[in-house]
Amino acid sequence: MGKGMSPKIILRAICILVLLTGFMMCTHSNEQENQTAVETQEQHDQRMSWWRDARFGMFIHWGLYAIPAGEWEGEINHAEWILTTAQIPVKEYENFAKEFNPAQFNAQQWVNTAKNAGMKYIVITSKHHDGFCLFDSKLTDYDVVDATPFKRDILKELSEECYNQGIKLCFYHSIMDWHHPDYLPRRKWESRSEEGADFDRYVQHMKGQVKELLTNYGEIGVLWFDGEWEDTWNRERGIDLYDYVRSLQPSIIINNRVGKGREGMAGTYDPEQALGDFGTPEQEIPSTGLGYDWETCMTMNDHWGYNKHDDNWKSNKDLIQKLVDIVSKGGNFLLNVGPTAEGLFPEPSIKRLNAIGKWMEVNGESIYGTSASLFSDLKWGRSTTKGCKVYLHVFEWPENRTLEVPGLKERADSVYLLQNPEASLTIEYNDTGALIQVPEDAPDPYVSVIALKFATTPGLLGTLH
Ligand code: H79
Repeated sequence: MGKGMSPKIILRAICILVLLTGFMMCTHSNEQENQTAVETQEQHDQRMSWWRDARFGMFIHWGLYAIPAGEWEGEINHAEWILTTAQIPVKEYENFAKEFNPAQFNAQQWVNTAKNAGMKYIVITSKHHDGFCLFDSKLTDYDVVDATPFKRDILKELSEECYNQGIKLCFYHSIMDWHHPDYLPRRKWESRSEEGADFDRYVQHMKGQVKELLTNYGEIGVLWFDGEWEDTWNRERGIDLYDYVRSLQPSIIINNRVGKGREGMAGTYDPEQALGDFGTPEQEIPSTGLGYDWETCMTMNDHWGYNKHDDNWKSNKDLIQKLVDIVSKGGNFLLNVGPTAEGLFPEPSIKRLNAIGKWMEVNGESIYGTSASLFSDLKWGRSTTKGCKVYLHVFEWPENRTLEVPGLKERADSVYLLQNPEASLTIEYNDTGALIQVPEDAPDPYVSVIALKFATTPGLLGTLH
């Protein structure tokens, strides 16, 4: 990941440069040239800058699996994996395409909902493991334009709306493909033979699709790969794909599932193996920061794709606290929506996004562009920092009207609630830190945020621990 992977890559770069004596810079004679090697730390930070500021994005899992909506032959626990989990033969699964007609899809509304929630980017499934494409690919007919009665390029409409509304559009593109005849391995239960299948040819096909995605939809923020754990994929293929993507859009950001060795998988995170620009904890929040850029992706209920039976929704409070928790550890939050086959966000998702948006309107300052907490532990909540400010996110409001801030010794110029900046709060200092006098009741039902403004950047003072 960015910094973590650099020693090996830099070594490679030096070797290449030595071989290319006479050249001061790498000349990009072909698309495959390893651009990761020629990026300085400063250039890397520049490339990551919008993403680090954004902190909050929307994941959208949408495809043919929205039609069965999680149910197959009485079993109700499926979602985007339904082809495999219900063992539906590929030919039979293809029939969903003839039914895919989301008349209520409205890109303007989707993007607006994300924007109003305070999200700065959208990552949508250009293709999930089932192989069906939400864009007009010239390399397959198994896409929304060629195979469905809908015939509209969903990614094209979203790209225009994202551009209009200032949201970064990003693509989730699975390396896996249960539909393509050249993709290997087959699922164990499948009857399709492996004969004649050629994985290298599949990789060429996938790169062709990546090229379509990176040339026909404007500037793309992130390419979010998945499915790298399959035995056919390896680190060399990952490096090649990473470099290919960067050759098409040099400023793009790529997640770590382009290569092997990501966190949370068998073998766990290995910096020597690591590849890509950020880590991707899935459905979990690490207990501390990770020492490299990372993004937790998470569902609001228990499925990524739409499941009509799943009503195990996380509460507004839980989701807002998760966002704060993640940001206080230096991570991003990619929160999922699984739209219906009609093209609508589920109502419970909309309600939660609206609640988060209302909270962000008041407290977004304590999220966007912030850095991880300067405190190692705060028993009542979390903290972030930005410039000369420290933000305290109070999850548990003190009953005695006194908020203890251990370790804080530097004098703050002003202390106030973000939802009421005009009213200063009283702060006192003692041997172990500071005590802030707060109103009797928590001013926000989810997370109340107190801002402390210092004369200088508090992180440089070295007084917090
Ligand atoms: O796109 C979402 C998932 O479909 C994808 N990553 C996120 C972002 C993902 N693919 N594989 N995995 C996550 C891990 C594998 C989980 C599995 Fe299962 C356990 C596959 C089979 C058993 C979950 C539960 C999926 C089907 C049943």
